[in-house]
This record gives sequence, structure tokens and C-alpha cells, in this order.
Amino acid sequence: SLSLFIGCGNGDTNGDNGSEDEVQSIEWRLGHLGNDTHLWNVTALHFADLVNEKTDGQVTISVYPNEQLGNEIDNINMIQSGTADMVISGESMQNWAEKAALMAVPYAFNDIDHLRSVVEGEIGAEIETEISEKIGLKALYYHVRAPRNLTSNYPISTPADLAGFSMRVPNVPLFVEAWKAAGANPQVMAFSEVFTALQQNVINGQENPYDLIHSANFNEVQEYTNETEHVYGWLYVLVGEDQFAELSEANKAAVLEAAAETQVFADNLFSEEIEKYKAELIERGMKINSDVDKEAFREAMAPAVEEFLSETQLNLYNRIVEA
Ligand code: 2Q2
Repeated sequence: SLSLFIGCGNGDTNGDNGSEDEVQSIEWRLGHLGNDTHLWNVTALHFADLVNEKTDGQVTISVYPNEQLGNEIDNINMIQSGTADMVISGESMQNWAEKAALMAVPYAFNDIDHLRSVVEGEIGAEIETEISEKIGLKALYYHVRAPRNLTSNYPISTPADLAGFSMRVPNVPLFVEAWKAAGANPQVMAFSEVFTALQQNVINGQENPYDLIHSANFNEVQEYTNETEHVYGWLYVLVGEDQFAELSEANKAAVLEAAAETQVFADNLFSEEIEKYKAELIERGMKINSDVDKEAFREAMAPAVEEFLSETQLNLYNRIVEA
């Protein structure tokens, strides 16, 4: 028999949950800070299509780029209160789950392969578990990221060049400490506010991977990308555990299958597209300073990193650098 299940919203606690023949009608709202052509958005739309197909339209996902659902931190709070359902997030989750700090520690990873092995291994699993327990978010698939670089209006090659340099960092306490130690004057700001702050000289710079520098058109308000490559990291695409629990068993399986397929899509898209962002920024007139003393930045940040990390975090950190 087919029990019609109409308008199943967030927080609905109908005892039918999980029954096999239940027809659901669920809409999830996913927010992130990239623009509509950014690879996270393209991937999220692909995931939405797959979920729609595999659940016969019972689960639909609406994607909101450019922090249209609110900034990352608000987006997480909204998921917890049931007014949003999904988010793309990473090291900012250290504000709730300390192990999430390991998703982006200055100079912890050597390259993308090192990063991938950690994400796919035991450490990645531990981080996912803590995110689930402490924040109530379930990781569906992930994005590896190109390294973070510092942008500015004059070349910055060593920490000494940071004197008097005020810059934006995301809401990531470890980044605040690391950049202070390097000699800059960092302040926390939502991503969607950075362009205007740069334009109005409220800040002199910011740091992000090439794809987000491109996504937010920072080349219009910043002359240089300095290849500090100070952080390799990754992000999860997450859904609220409560929202996921509402799904019937069949729909849960469909969503997980869609997520596994989307992982392959995301990894392919990353390798195909990631180089293009730098090339296009150069075409747009951005200057690349590749003459950066990365070792000096690493040394300047190292004491702050060590001091910042709790015992738990330091253990994970040591396991990462030894991997
Ligand atoms: O600069 C940003 O806002 C992003 O590149 C952040 O790294 C990212 O959103 C983290 O805050 C992830 O939690």
C-alpha cells in the first residue's frame, strides 16, 4: 500500500519515518559562498539532479550560491534551527568541533595527494564523526581545495612585508593567530563582505585559493596574488543529521548513492578546472608574485600553530605531518 506523505518539512516527527512505501516530498536548501559558475556550485547542481532522479522527485535540493542563504556560520545555525538544510563548510567548524581545525592548518599538507590520503583515511573519518556529534551535520561528499594564497596591492614576499597590513580571514581562530604571528593585522569577516571591504580600503588584503579569488572578482580590487600556498585544505558538503533522519530508508540510500557518484564528479571537475582560474586571473590583469619565501612564512606561523592547537588537535596534526 502507498501512504501519501505530503509536505513533510523539517522537524516533522511522523511515526512513518523509514517505512519503505512512504512517498515523501522534501526540499533541502543548500548555501555556499562560491558564485554560480564556481566548481562547488556546478557540483552541487549535479548532486541535486542525481538526488532528484534517484528519489523519483521525492527529494529536491535548491542551491544558493554567493552566501544568499546567509554567511557560512549563519548557514550552520540555520541548519540547526531547521531553516536551511545543507552547507559547504570546513575549518570554520572548529568553532564547534575542535578536530575540524585540522582541515586547514598552515603548512601541514605537502600537496593534494597527501591531503586526499588524510581525508579518505582514519583522520578524515574521525573528523566527520566529531562534526556529526558536535554540530549535527552529516558529510555527504567533499571538495579538495587548491592552496590558499595571499592577495594584496603590492607584492608580499616575506613576513616582513606584512607590517601594517590589515587583512580579512574567515571565521577561523587558527588563521587569526597564524597571521598575527606572521606580522599582519587579521580580522574576521564573512566572505560576501570582502570585496566591498577591499574596495573601500577597510582591509588591504585577504587569502584564498585561486578559484575563490576568481569567483569573487578580487582581481578588480587587488593587484597581486602572492603564492604563499600557506594552507591546503578540504571542505565537506553537509546536511543536517535531523534532516537526513527524516528520509525513508529508500531515500537515504538514494541520497548516499548520489553523494558517492558526486564525489567522482567533484574530483574530476577539480582536476579539469583548477588550473583555469589562475590563467583567467592573469588574463584579467592580475599579477602573480611567485617569488615568495614560503619557508619564512612557515617558520613565522609555526609557533602560533603549536601554541593554538589543543592536545587532541596536536596529536592529529602530528599524525598528518608524519603520514
Ligand atoms: O575564505 C573563506 O571564507 C573560505 O575560503 C573559507 O576557507 C571557508 O569558507 C572556511 O570558512 C570553511 O569553513
